[in-house]
Amino acid sequence: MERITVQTRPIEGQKPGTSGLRKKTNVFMEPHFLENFVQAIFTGIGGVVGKTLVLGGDGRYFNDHAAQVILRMAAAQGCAKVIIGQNALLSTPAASHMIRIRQTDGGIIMSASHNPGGPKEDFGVKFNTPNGGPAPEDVTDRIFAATKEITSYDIIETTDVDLDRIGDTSLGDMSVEVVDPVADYAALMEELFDFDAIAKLIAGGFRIRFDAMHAITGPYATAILQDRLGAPAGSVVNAVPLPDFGGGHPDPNPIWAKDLMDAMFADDAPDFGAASDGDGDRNMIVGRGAYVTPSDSLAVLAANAHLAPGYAKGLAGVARSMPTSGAVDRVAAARGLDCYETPTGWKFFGNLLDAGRATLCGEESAGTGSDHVREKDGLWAVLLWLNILAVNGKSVQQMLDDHWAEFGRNYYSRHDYEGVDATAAEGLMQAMRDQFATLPGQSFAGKTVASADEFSYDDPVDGSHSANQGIRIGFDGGGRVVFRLSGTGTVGATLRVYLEDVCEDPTAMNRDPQDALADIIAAAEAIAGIRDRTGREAPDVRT
Ligand code: VG1
Ligand code: CO
Repeated sequence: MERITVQTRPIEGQKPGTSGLRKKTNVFMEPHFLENFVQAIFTGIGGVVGKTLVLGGDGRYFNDHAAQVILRMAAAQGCAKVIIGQNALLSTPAASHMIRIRQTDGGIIMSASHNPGGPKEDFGVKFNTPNGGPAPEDVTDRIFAATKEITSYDIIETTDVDLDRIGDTSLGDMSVEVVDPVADYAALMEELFDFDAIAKLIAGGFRIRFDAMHAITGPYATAILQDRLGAPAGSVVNAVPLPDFGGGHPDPNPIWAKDLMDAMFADDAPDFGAASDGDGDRNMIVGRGAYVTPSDSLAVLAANAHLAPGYAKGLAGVARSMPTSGAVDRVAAARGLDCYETPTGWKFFGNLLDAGRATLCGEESAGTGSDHVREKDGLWAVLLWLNILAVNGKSVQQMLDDHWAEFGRNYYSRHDYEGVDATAAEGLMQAMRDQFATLPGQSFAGKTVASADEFSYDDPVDGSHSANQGIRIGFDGGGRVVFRLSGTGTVGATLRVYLEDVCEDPTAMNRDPQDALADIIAAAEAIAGIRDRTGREAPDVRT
């Protein structure tokens, strides 16, 4: 076992995005690419001497190899201990929990989340801080700065650590603890939720279908939903994590989880369906014949969380990302809760959760979570839904109908244009910025613009400022459209167009969102000129 210093030089394009660094897997596999970024993480956090880190990933192609590299670099640089999931697996929420309960100095998660996996697809690496949450911008800025100054990294040369066997081992002077990836997480879920009530619901014939999309939540969902809560074998489908996720996008939305949608809209549909993403932090909820938009799911959970034991005391406050619909704001207003609006990405919720200002957080992209960890958490959201349904005995559709009747409805949809030319996308955004002063008062497709600006955020806890977080166009009457460029894509640019309109007419609560939003969609096109500027006739994905 020899410790060596490898000479390297900065590699372009290692700037962390919305959630860590994501690139094509073959880029990560180029000489020094992974090592440079890992070294930059170590440098950005002030070195790893004497520290304890958590390590795990979503099992995608290259996960196992990357884990060995990270272990060898940590060992070479004086890290005291790495706690790693068996076979280098850990869902993102389970990694967050592990960082917290073991009070480590943070952790490294190997995942590109909802991006597809495989040699030709995507890989990613991100650092989470000791609170269990994604590194905030000051940390990612330091990491990025280190990628631009790197000249060498230390690593030891040795054979692979056996990650198959649970227990303690070592690498040089560093101890390595291989842990069951599921056990601690499952115990946490059992503390938060009334497992007996959910088990009784299921024993009474309530049928569930959980689609793990060949990604990391398979083992977690099988252990919890089938083994502990008694759902029959086969309730969790696509349960074995595959390095390429079976060739699909592990993105829980009606397009990529179409099988689940078909099953839930069939004649013999189960009562409750759900899916999760590559790294297990997102969720899609579907009832029999009833798709729940993530923004509505957040609002329903906020209104009913007190029915689960872990939240019986009520919520300190709620938070949502800016593009997420205002459905949860209505609940907060009705219940007298503080409501925060943050930029996209879970890292912005961390301070609010740490400060005890928010209990529940959510994003329109199918992420919901609470202060139990510092990441969004797919299976947690599923269990909270099940706990609520077990207590009030309603169907998913009934939950939605009752919710809209009480609070009103925010019709909502997101249209994504993927892999568009980056310069064209930037041009589209800039052209709108140039019109901020003149848009208000003008009408498009019958909608009059009330406001136009770009969202920026001042963190109420630490005062940090984040600019350029999405263009917002508000219309008279409460509708709005938001334009953002994705920070998780790896090819060209992805334009996200978030569309929303408010409805308080009790007779108009059950429309198709695309119809209900037709004017807003037309106004967005008229203002941004998406077709002309991107050459696209229609979005690739509508959620
Ligand atoms: C997307 C989502 C955002 C989410 C992020 C990471 O980011 O819009 O809400 O936090 O992915 O989620 P962007 O920049 O592509 O819009 V995950 O589950 O992919 O880590
Ligand atoms: Co994810």
